[in-house]
Amino acid sequence: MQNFLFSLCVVFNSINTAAQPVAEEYLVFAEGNIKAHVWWEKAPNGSSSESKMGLEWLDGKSMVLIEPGQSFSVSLWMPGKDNGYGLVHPGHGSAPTQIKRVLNERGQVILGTYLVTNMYFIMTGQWQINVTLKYSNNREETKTWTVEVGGHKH
Ligand SMILES: [Cu+2]
Repeated sequence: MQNFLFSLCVVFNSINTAAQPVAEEYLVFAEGNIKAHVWWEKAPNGSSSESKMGLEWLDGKSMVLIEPGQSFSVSLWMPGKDNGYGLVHPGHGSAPTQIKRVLNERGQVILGTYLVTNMYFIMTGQWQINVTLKYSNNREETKTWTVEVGGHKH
């Protein structure tokens, strides 16, 4: 019985300590005139498996789907860590992500709606998901969704 209780405790503990990334976020562009709603289609779980993020562009006021700017890109970045004595972990990126349009059941493009794939969070810890929108005048604006990628304690 002692052993059973102990192992039960370990199971619950490992569930609680595996930090779950926040489920969704609204990134604000163009001083609030454009928003990117981002959410997990497949959340990072601390393993080397692929994560997938949904993204839809919205008019910041009416919140209807729009197709802003001329293009956008998504990149992953793990910031460096300094312990006060020096850089203990240099910042680094990951593999390039891929962006796919989302289609409806009839195979038609859904306005402003995308699936970001090939997202590999190769280490546990804090990651930045940088969404860069390129406007028609070639100006770029980057907004960041910061997520905590937890790990399984095996
Ligand atoms: Cu790292």
